[in-house]
Amino acid sequence: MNKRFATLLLLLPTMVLQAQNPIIRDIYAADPTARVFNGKVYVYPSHDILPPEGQRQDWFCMADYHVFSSENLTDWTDHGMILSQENVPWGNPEGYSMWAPDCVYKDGKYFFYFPNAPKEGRGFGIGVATADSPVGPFTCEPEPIKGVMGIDPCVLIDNDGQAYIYWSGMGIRGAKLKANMKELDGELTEMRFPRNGNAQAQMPEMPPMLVGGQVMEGLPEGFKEGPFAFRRGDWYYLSFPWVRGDTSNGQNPTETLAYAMSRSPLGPWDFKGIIMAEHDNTCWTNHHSLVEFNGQWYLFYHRNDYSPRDDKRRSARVEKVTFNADGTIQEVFQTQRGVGINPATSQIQPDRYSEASDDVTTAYVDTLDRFRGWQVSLPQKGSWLCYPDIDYSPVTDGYAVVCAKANDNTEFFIRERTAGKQPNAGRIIARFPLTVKSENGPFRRDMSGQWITLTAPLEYQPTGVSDLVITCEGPGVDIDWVQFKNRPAYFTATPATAPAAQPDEQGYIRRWMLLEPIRQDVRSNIVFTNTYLRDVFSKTWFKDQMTALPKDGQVVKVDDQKLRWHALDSENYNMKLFRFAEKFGDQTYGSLFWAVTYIDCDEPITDVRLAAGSNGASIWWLNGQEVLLLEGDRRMVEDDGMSPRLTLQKGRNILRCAVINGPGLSDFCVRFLDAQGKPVTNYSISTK
Ligand code: FUB
Repeated sequence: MNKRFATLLLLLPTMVLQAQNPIIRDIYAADPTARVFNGKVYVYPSHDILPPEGQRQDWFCMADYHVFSSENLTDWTDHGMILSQENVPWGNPEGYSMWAPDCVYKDGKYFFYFPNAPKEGRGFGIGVATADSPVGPFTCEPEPIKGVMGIDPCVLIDNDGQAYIYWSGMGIRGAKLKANMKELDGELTEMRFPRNGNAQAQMPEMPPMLVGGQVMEGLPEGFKEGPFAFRRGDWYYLSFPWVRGDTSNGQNPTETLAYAMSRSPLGPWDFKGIIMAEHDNTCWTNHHSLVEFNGQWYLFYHRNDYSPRDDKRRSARVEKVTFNADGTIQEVFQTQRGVGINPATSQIQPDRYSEASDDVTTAYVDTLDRFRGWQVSLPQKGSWLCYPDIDYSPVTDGYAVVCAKANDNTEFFIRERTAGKQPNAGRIIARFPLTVKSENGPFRRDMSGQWITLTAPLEYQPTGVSDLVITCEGPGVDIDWVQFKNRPAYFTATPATAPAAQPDEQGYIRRWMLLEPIRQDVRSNIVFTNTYLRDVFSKTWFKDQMTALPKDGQVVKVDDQKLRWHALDSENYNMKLFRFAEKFGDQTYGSLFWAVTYIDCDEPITDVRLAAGSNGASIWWLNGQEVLLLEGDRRMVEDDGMSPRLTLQKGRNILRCAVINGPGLSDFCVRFLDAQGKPVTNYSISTK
């Protein structure tokens, strides 16, 4: 993705992002609270930003909220900003303290709960904003909720409709909400907030406050915040980020995600242990939510994926969760792959693999713009990775495309993982020879270390959902993305099956045997001088190129390329070589094409001329004799060049041509014209 596009993305209110962890890829998105409304998952995160001048540079900084939704946990839509610090009547418009929020639905309204810095004084209030839709617009209440001093609100609506609010402030507290969802139900007590010594909660000392609710009993010692309460069957769960490590001796252990269970929404709680261990890096916080969607439970959490050296810029992730029969939760492990199924036709990021050989590594594509994501390196022959859950059903007539780079010529395969076998033993879907250095004839190149987009035909197409494996078969290769594309409708040629064809009414020859394109790095067609073309067209690219009578499906070797002949009938008067390359080649622009067809005449046909047009330059041979050369940078024009007078002999005639093109849409058209310039049509054409 280029920078201009990335900027555009930031401006658009609604956009779709693809699967894998992190799930939100256009902005930082921490503290993800996931909710299911109307059959979709909505994620309400805090929106970390880089602190503007004047703000503490090493602290949390959030000025607004966005909401994201997904129907399949694969494609995420950013619905844009739903609330800004400037639109909170009681808030400091420059507070930058819009920490972890929540959103629930009750009686036709969506209630959005959020912490924010008040206009006056220090600390946090918790506000409520309401909307008729989960994506807003949200209207903010004039005052924060009385009696709730702290951060990280979470609301649980019980089966009987009673709502409870939980928050973090002097431990984890919980309280009943009134039916209006905007006030605590119960007495408020005057309290003084102690200064919390923990580096994470650097809340300044404050005057006494009126506080409601009660401390949640039964939770373990140690710093806790970010309560997320939910009900599953008859069990209530209170989950929370928790520092279990030893904080003595200046140590700074980071947060786990832990939980407790109870038979009642406000406890007392029975502590059960951790759901997720500490991050394996120095990201100090974790913050989460658990939600059931289509019968499966998920844990949403965060990690500083796009900000490795700054743990206050975080990104939302998701993993599956399994409950034991007794209601306890199995430990969840962080993955790069996350959840969700990728349609094969979307860009797949293999750097988010689930399994790989030990030598595989990932790196940012661009360390100055980390939102461009990662690349993966398979450093040597034998390296492999596995990326699960690709849905091949959208691939109907496909080929594979990969963005890769290498320092030496190499080869890698895309395979399907075969259950019960070594990952690298699966069936080959596509082979990618990658030539970055070439010394062939007039064409030399050195594309070492540059990203190249390669295409390859499918040797085998998996069906349904299966796991994809990439294996390195030569020197190392880096891969940015993989995608399967369907053959474009523009390639209007079908396999030549009928016994023999006729020229069309205009005399155009539409049945051809085409060889998959030979890769050529021609950057500009101005090179197509007579001398240059003679050099190219007289070179032996493959064995017996001027004498062999190729068969449909036959393979020839051209340097590192194994190219197949295809017998095809064009639906148009011209043969669309560019579209052919798109379908069968590993390079669309910069290609050399070979074509052969057989012309069978009942009688000799004398005094005819071959009339051809091509994009770009081409050469034509009849029965082994050169009859026409179209040189220079040409567009395809009917009858652009004419041969001298010729005779089509009785029986079989062999017409060959070669077309070379650089940055253009290659094609050709050809026919025979008689002495009056009329199309010759009294012969048949075959490819056998
Ligand atoms: O995002 C700011 C704060 O960091 C949250 O409110 C806490 O739960 C922690 O994740």
